[in-house]
Amino acid sequence: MNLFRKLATGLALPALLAGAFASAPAEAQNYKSEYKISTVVGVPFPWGLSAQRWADLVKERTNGRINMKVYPGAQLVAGDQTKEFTAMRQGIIDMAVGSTINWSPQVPELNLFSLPFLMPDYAAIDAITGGEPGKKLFEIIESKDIIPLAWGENGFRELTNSKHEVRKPEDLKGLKIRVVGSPLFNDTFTALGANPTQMSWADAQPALSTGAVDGQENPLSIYTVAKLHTVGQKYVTLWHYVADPLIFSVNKQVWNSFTPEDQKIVREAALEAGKYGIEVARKGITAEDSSELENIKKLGVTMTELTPEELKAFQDATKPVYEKWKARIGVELVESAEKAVANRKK
Ligand code: X2X
Repeated sequence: MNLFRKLATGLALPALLAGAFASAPAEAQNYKSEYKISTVVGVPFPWGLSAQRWADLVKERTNGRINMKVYPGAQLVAGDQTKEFTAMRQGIIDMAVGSTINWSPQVPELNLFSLPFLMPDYAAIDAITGGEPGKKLFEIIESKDIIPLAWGENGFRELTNSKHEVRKPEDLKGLKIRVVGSPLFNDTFTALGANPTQMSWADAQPALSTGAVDGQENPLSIYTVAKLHTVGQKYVTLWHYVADPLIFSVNKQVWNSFTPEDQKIVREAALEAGKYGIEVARKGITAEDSSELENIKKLGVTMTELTPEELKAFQDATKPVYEKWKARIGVELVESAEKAVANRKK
């Protein structure tokens, strides 16, 4: 009897333990050993920091069940950042913290954020992403089998060049400007009299350092972390002409393989990492705190702020491009964004 009891307890204990953990290991068995997150730039760019924060939070909260790793440099798509969305759809990439510009070839509605001078300030970006248009864009993305979870931020894209100060559209005449992968950017810079040339971020850096192109446009965080002043980009015009939000997202099959509890963890971590990323992306370059602008000036850079009249000249010159692309993006969506901007809380 004693022996029987001993045996029974000996058997029961592991069985009990297995029972207690049944839901986690049984389902987690289908989990991959690693989930690949694609980004264009890694740490210490705010973009990379926010992707890393997402991975760290998920790892911690799932006790390592979900192991996400950041692959910067668009390396999972051989540097071609405009292929990221497609690769994520195909499951080559599990997750991404991706740019609205880079996904616009597959999700044309994301060109919304590249409409010149739609968003005059940060409150305008937030009103769009946090309001009806943001919701609509997430529905469109989800209809393409990608689960969008949260907004992040690359930032307002400012103009830089190696030749001279740019204060009016005429100053852009003949300047060779590297632009990103949406034809909308070609239209905008052509309307301004520049010579736009489209290339990936990987190709842009050597093109700037050899002088193959004269200028580019990117958020100031990209400018400082990539040290673009060291490749001749000495003239910076703060014109806030477009802003590029980022989207934290997951391939649908991967998403469906997660338990509801884990989906909740991954979503909440994305929301937190997105919020954090927006904070870092804006740090030091706002009206309230312009410390980073001062640091950039100290690099021997000419930083040009435009008067409202000077800004208007750029708006007027790009108005036909705005109208053309409003029709392409969808009048209803653009009008809902215009409304969100008009009613924004300042
Ligand atoms: O390529 C760029 O300019 C960058 C890094 O900002 C994007 O990926 C949109």
